[in-house]
Amino acid sequence: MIVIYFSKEKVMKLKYLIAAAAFLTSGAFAQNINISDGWVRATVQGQKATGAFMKITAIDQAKLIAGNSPAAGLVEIHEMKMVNDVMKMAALPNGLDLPAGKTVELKPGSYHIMLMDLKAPLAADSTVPVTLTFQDAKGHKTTQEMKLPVKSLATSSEHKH
Ligand SMILES: [Cu+2]
Repeated sequence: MIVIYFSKEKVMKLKYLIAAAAFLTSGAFAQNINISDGWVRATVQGQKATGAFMKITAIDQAKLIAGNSPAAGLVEIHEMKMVNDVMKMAALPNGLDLPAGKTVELKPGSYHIMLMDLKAPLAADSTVPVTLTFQDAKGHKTTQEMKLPVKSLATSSEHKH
C-alpha cells in the first residue's frame, strides 16, 4: 500500500493548480480579447439605425461573429468600402477577422457594428449595452458584454469626412 502524504502547503498548492487549470480551460479565451474606446453614434427621432465603434485586439487569432443589444432589434457586423466610387455598406457574412496581436479599429467609414431596428432614439451622454460574440481559431465561442457611451456626431473626435 502506498500512502501519499500531502503537507498542508502542498494541498494548498494543488488546489491552486486545479483552479488555475480550470481557469485556463474555461475562461482564458475571454481574457484574450481587449476592447477599448467604444462608443455609439447618437440618433435623432425617427432614425432606425446607427453604428457602434471601438478598437478590438485579440491576443490569439479570433473573429467577431455576432452582436446583440437590448436597444436594437437587429445587430450586424458591417464594413464600408468604395465600390465604383460609391461608398457601400454590407454585412460581413463570415464575421470580422481579428488577427493575433493586431488592433482592429471599427470606425466611421470602415468596419462598424450596425445597430438596426432601434427601439428608441439614442441620446448623447447615455449608454447602450452591447454584447459581442467572438469565436477563436478552434471554433470556441465567447461573449463579452459592455456598456458603450453614446456620442453625438459633432462631439465625436473619430468623425472624419
Ligand atoms: Cu452599417
